Amino acid sequence: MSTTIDSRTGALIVVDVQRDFCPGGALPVPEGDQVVPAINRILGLGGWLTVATRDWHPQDHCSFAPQGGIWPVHCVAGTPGAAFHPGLHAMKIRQIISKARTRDAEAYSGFQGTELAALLKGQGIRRAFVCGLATDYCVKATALDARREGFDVVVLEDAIRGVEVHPGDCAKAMDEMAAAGITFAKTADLAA
Ligand code: VGL
Ligand code: ZN
Repeated sequence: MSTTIDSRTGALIVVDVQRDFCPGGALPVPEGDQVVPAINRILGLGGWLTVATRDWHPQDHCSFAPQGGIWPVHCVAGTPGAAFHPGLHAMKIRQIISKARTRDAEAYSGFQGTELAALLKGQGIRRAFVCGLATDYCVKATALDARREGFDVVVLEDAIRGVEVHPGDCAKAMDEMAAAGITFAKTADLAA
């Protein structure tokens, strides 16, 4: 089924496609790098608002193991691991949203503590297409918040990958998103 993008009211949100979340990085998502070609294809679809979120932590962030958190140190602001995957066509991204930038606040959602909702609403966006990493954390949280903010949300299922800390986490995330009224599409089925 083909989905037509209205470039005036549709926006692409690319979640956390950063080196540390790809194989070889500090918190690698299995096959995380495999979302890049699909995302590059739709970044070039033309004319629409493209936004990328990035995890942008201080070096002593509360989510890190040395602080008692559950994650290895990752995506420290300004370090190579926090950079976008080198294959991502970053020049086609119009806005960058940095999140979880203070020591004491975790933010899986790109909407949490950021100007993302205001940015989208200010541009007249009604529908958000969400892709990136990781399905069971930041993609899920960002897509659910987009729904809560009142957007139609389409998750691009071939352009996401999950961490799967516990087996079944990704399937559960997909169920939660569907239950919230989020729909799914494949990047190949998007047309401008
Ligand atoms: C993420 C774990 C910790 C994500 C960020 O981008 O999904 N996951 N920080
Ligand atoms: Zn993080």
